[in-house]
Amino acid sequence: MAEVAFLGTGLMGSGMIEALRRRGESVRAWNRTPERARPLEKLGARLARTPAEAVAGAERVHLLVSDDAAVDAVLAQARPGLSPGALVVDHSTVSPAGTVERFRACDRDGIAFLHAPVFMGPQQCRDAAGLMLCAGPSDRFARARPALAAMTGELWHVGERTDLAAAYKLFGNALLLLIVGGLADVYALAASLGIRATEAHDLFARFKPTGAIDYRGRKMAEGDYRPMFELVMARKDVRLMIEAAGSTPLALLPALAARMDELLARGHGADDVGVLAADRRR
Ligand code: NA7
Repeated sequence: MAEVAFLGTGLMGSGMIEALRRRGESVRAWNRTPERARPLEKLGARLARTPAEAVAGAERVHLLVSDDAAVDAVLAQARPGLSPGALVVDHSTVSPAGTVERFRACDRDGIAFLHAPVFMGPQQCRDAAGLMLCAGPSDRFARARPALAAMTGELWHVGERTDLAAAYKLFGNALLLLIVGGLADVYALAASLGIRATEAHDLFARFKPTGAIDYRGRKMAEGDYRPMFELVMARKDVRLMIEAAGSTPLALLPALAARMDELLARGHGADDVGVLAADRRR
């Protein structure tokens, strides 16, 4: 079995290391704050004092740290210890531009780099469940595939464009966070109407607005704004919501109202509300 190095033993990294160890992989781990890595010793992971020591002799190196600056710092520290031909896989959520630069720098240094961010929480890291994206050259991905597939529920090679997994990860988190912000507005509205948030939430056991992602989302992506729910009617509903919320602050609905007003002024009232994407899509 391959020697594996793991750099970054935060919530996610520790979960992945636990799963690697359960599958019998030989893991040497490093974390900036060593105490945080200590519990992994009980699982049979060996701890290194530096990134370079962790990666020495490893055929595969995984990184899972907080942001672009952390990835670049850890990569620079690991560099002197890297074996020729070692595969380096970064799972961190980082910027598309930073990822393009990182691929370029690794190519220059002869490092076989892949970016594989995840839609996984710490428990899913332990359970090898959820979704892992991967961007980078196909031959390199083919080499990494068996190891990466064992770490997740579904593995998706999004393509060779180096920033694509970073971009998709931002798209997914954007929609997730907008749902969270939308729920906050629903609960604010409910509070203003004297309805408990838990009662308001009961509605979504029966009404599932997430279906809009597949159906309306596809039509919007294609620029098809034939009306199913006219913008003018949707704007009326947003007015009703803002009025009902009264003085309770709302996170997203006022911004949505402003964008709708702009489109109404441009004569889009009879279009589908999906016209919100007009002149903002390729
Ligand atoms: P955590 O649990 O906050 O872990 C973050 C990790 O990143 C942790 O190991 C940190 O080390 C490490 N880190 C942060 N900054 C640095 C620098 N400058 N140098 C080295 N190491 C650093 O986050 P999660 O595990 O939940 O998330 C990790 C990634 O997945 C992140 O991109 C998320 O958006 C998704 P520390 O223990 O603080 O010394």
